Amino acid sequence: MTYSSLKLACGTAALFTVAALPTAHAQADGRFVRITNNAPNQFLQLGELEAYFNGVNQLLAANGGTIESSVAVNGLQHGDIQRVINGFLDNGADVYNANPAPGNSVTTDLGETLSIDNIRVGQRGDGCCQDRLSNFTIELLADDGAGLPGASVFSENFPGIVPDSSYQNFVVPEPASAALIGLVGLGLLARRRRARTA
Ligand SMILES: [Ca+2]
Repeated sequence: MTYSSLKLACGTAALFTVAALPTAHAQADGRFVRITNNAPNQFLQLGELEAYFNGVNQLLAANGGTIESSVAVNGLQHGDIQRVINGFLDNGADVYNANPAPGNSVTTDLGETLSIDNIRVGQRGDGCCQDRLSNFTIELLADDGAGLPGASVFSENFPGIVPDSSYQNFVVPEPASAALIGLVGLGLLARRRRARTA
């Protein structure tokens, strides 16, 4: 999905990016939003994570929902993990930056199970080093019953690079829709197999 963005230069201050908010879509219920690095030789540098319902960023609205980080190899390069949910795109050493390794991840907690219709991933805001937010998996996870991340409700691999100083939006489908798409896919596969063996 693409959406327009409007960049406003404010005097000599930093360049601000105002991106159109995602509109409501089908939704799924979950509690945790996770981004996982898939690249072996690349930082995971994240300006912001957002989880929307009806145009409201529930991660920002939760304000106090705890946040977790998994940095599987070599730990954290720099940054404060709370900046991942502070409502804007951070710059320089302030931006959250996990060291390169597949599996290094950031998990945010909505504080309770909520309906989510869009997830957005935000770049570093100053235009530097934009390839550090690429080749990742974004997920919405259920509560496991003990307040910890459980089953994956929605998962999408993103092999590209998030737009410069802006956001990449991910539409969260209803679980039933996702299952239906899977069934349609299986049906097409079966047809192809039948066609090959005919
Ligand atoms: Ca931020």
